[in-house]
Amino acid sequence: EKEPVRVLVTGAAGQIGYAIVPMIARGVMLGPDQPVILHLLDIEPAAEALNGVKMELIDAAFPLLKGVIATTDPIEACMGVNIAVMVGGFPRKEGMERKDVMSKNVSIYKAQASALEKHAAEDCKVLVIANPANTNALILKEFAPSIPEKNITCLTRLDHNRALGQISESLDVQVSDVKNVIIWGNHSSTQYPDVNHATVQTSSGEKPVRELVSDDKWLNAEFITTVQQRGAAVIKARKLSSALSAASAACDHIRDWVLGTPEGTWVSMGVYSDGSYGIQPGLVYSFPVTCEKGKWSIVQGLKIDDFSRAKMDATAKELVEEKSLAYSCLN
Ligand code: NAX
Repeated sequence: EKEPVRVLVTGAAGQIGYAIVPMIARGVMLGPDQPVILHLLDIEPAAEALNGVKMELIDAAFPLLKGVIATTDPIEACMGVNIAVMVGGFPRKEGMERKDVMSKNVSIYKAQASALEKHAAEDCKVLVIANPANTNALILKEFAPSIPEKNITCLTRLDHNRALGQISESLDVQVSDVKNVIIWGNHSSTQYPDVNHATVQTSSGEKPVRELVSDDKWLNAEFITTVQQRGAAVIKARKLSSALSAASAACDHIRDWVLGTPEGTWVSMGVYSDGSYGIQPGLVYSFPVTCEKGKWSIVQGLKIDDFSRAKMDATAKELVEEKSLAYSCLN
């Protein structure tokens, strides 16, 4: 039997936490033959609820689950972890200024960065989900200089999967036959869901989405805003934000990163920009990536038209602004 992998989930007493821990314990994230030990972190006010989650994990008797550590101590939580899923954060509440929310998250991510840097396993892979996800990941990177920047990512896979879902619904095809959409940029409403390279597997081979969807107007307008606004639509319907889809996307993100993307398929991940596609280095920006042997690389050489260029630059601009807001909170 394989050695267990230690997976940290912060904010584990919250909504996404409750949805993701059973997925991890069932092998959805790391595979059906990979034992896991869960490290669950939350803050003091949620300590009792966190303990309830631990009780349920024990009660579920998951064969792959070799241990559960539930704690409010970031150091204990980070000790020896191989994968860190950062869900905990400070949500924006009605009437709060952007700067105040940013300032809370900057201090959380600064502290958790140093706990991870000092205590996580070497080569720990980090996925930041808590919003503002890209900028929280950037702060984490800044304050954990010994963690390679390639190991720090943020979640845009939910947006990617939402885009696949919209194409599948609109063309009435299986979602598993749609691939290679791209989410560029920020996990926010400025993100750019791009279908220019996406394809659908049909009985007569692989066809570009642009060829199958005759309605350019839908692709260039409504499709984009539907994906951008999907989070808000779920909140309106559920009176709670997306949780099961976020948890599932986080498992997809880590699974593909660790085990690799299928041949000919790419996925979207928020990663530290190396200047690809003219996106300035120093931002955590969502790109199309392929993964192999535990490493991601940005898909190169895709043709970018003027429409896409403008949208890719607009979401980069927002990230530059978030970055400077975050830095202003450090002083
Ligand atoms: P919840 O409010 O249900 O849970 C958050 C949990 O984090 C709470 O239990 C809270 O006590 C805990 N927490 C707060 N500060 C902490 C700290 N310093 N250390 C550890 N735990 C801490 O929110 P939930 O619906 O689970 O969403 C979590 C985060 O994911 C939010 O920031 C949300 O905006 C973000 N999302 C990001 C998505 C993405 O695609 N990147 C999509 C889903 C989600 O909206």
